[in-house]
Amino acid sequence: MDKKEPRGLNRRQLLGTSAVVAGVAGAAGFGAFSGSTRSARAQGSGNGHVSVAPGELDEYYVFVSGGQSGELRIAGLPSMRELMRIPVFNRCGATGWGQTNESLKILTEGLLPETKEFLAKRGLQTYQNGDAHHPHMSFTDGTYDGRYVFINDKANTRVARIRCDVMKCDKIVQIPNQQTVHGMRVQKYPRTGYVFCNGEYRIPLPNDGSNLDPSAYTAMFSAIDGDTMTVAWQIMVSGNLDNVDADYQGKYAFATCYNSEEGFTLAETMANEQDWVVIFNIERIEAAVAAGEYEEMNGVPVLDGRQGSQLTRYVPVPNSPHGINTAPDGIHVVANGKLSPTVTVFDVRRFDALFNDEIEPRGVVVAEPQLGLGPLHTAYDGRGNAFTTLFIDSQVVKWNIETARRQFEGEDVDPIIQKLDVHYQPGHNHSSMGQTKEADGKWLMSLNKFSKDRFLNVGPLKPENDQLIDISGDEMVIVHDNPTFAEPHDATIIHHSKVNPVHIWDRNDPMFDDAKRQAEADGVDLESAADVIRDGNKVRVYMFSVAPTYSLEEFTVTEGDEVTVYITNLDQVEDLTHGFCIINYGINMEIAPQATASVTFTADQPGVYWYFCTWFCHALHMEMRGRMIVEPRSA
Ligand code: CUK
Ligand code: CUA
Repeated sequence: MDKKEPRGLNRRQLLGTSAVVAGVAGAAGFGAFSGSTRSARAQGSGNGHVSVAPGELDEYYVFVSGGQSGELRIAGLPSMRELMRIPVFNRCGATGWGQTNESLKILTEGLLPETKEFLAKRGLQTYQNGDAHHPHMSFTDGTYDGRYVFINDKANTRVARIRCDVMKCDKIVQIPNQQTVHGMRVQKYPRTGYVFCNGEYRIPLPNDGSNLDPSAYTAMFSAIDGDTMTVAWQIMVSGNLDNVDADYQGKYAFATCYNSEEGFTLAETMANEQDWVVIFNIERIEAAVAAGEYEEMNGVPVLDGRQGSQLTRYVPVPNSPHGINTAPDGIHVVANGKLSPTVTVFDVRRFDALFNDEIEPRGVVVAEPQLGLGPLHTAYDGRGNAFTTLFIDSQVVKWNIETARRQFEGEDVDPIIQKLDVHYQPGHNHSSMGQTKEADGKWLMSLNKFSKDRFLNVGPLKPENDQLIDISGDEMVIVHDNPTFAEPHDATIIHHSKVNPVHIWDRNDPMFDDAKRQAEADGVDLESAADVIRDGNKVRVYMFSVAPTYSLEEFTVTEGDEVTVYITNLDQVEDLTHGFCIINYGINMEIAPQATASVTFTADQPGVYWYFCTWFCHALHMEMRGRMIVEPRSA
């Protein structure tokens, strides 16, 4: 069979799917494409295999968090090929993220004033690390809209926004009055809207050393306005906050709490047999903010949502729940037990009654199936089935929500459909489009924390293991696994039709606004520049690049000058990125087609310093170079 053109579909229409079928089903024709056939084939081989042929495009984008690396990654699914890394909370030597003026502006402007002071004492402009966990795309009407991906930094209490047109971070905000952003999800309806951010750790407020009394600690739930990237409001909670999700009606957000004890030690946090899920009533919170029923702290309206508040409800669930996941049916929400072998299923249609005190908190619970050891996160296929990771059992369990409800009502039925071994210790799992109302039930990724013997040994630090599971048939089948570096906690699988990045930059992009303003003030045209502007000991060097040349093959500055180099890449050819590296000055940056990038440094070493292009751009790429001449400052 022709792998590339079965049934006369064009290459784009069929994308990865046919290639996967070809890979999974071996010699089977396209007519044999059904879940069960694929499963049987894959199982029959004893080692399921998936491939997307060279030149074939994937059907889905996967945005994968880079964990402690602080970055965001893009992979293609089903091939699981890593397509791109987007630096966010980290420094990136390839792109100059954290060194260029454009990136430093984004990395510094949203920091709290006290953070800026604190970092300045250490000679830093911004943090050098981050711990990225939860990438989530913006929604409109219950599904992805392709505008932004938001991601949290657990390490330094920040949230970043990535523009999906250029796949670059454009805003980072640090949240006051809380420590960590752990759970982070976005409003699904009517649009994003809010980005909900869980403060996991309890701290005294204000946390400036003036009050160290442990009884004054609190945990905070924050809502960021995703359009302005500012904190809209915050609400204090009892206990703490782990993961969060929101409904499809735009009325409620809900978060798990593993520390209702408000304890400090491991033993204390595990003491109670029950913790809870806290439900936030968005409408009431907005009304309270509008009515001025808050205290302003660090410029943010802070409300009191602790037990007894009319803005929240606390629903007891078994010990130390972790993930919380809204089903694509818009009705069910699953809180995952972690220390309990159960998951707790809520029916969001009962939340109004709960807030009107017509039912008890546990009255919103409609099922609590026992699934296995260490349930952490749940994904969905859009056909009424759920897939829960079992960390301790190293399994994914497929179960049916409706059957679980019937079991909860007393019927003698078993909601568990299948348990599948994964390798090993899964945290999050994700289904294709499964976090939207458009869940398509084709693929499931299991993000496993341990890879152990799964790959060639690379020393004591092992990679994590992402596994791809075909869930289109009755049975789950593992078709691929691949190592990943620095713990991708979470991922989001988005159909390619939702994401439409540009191929080259638009010269009017706001990313270059500062460079444009400065050039204008200097009377320089960025697009034809070959200028050195001397302004006291500040020197601004403007050049453009056209493969394989810079418009300036040399420039001269004086020792001690503060030098800013602006480069505009005039190439209009897709994929024709240049770099700019100054040897022994520790400078390097990326300049993609039609972009302007700039970097500022002090020329404090006299001598001749070659600069060169670091992105292989042309047959004469090696010749794309020039000299910075730093004259000694005369005594
Ligand atoms: S948490 Cu890491 S496995 Cu940050 Cu979503 Cu559950
Ligand atoms: Cu320009 Cu290499």
